[in-house]
Amino acid sequence: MRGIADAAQKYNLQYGKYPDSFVDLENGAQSPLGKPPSSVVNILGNNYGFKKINENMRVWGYLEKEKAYYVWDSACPQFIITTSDPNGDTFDCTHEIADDETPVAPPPPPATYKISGYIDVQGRSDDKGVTVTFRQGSDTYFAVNSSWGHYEVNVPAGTYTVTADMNLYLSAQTFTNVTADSTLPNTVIRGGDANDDGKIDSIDQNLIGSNFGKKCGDSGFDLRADINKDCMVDILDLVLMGGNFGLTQPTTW
Ligand SMILES: [Ca+2]
Ligand SMILES: [Ca+2]
Ligand SMILES: [Ca+2]
Repeated sequence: MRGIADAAQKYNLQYGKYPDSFVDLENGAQSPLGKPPSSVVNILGNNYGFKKINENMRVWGYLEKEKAYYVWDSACPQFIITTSDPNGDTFDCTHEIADDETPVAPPPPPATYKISGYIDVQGRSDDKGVTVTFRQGSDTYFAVNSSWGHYEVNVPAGTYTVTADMNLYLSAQTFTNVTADSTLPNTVIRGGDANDDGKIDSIDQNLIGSNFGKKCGDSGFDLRADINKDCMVDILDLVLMGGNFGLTQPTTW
């Protein structure tokens, strides 16, 4: 990325004000405003940006297309390397400052850490199908547990809200601060939310009650009443629902 430094020097861009026209200091040739002189384009190829900001100007090149930029802005003291997109109206000069002769490589993606654990699905021998969600701001990471309840997911360091949930069951929630590979405490998600609306109440009770004694294949059999998924609605489903009656999600992890 020497090219952008050469181009800036050649066109004396360090004066900082958007010029009346671009003048080639070597041969006096002028280029119209609004686009860089062809010789700048020749140096930088297509990997450049050029922008007028009020009366100031900014020029940049890509270290890595759309990931890392080598930027000169008239409001900044020198070339800097940044991962923030310079194609905006304001620019933060306090990003990392680098020697314009030796641009550094773009930063590596953040390290991730393996978080794992076990989730028991109350009343079932097969625990498969719980979705475990790690949320930090707008970043979300998912894992689905196995038949024996195990899950694992790789997430960057940070503070996460962790939720485990599945159909017919209430979600459980906890919080974790991830700084290394780690294991979350085991938890149990509670069954009986036949209509999966986040609370176990008389609606669920009625759904199970009205299907009581039915099994897979029977006419009118409502799958939602079979909480433990053993293909029949019986005392086991009723006990699951009854034991959790009145609870609202998220339950404590
Ligand atoms: Ca649920
Ligand atoms: Ca419900
Ligand atoms: Ca059942």
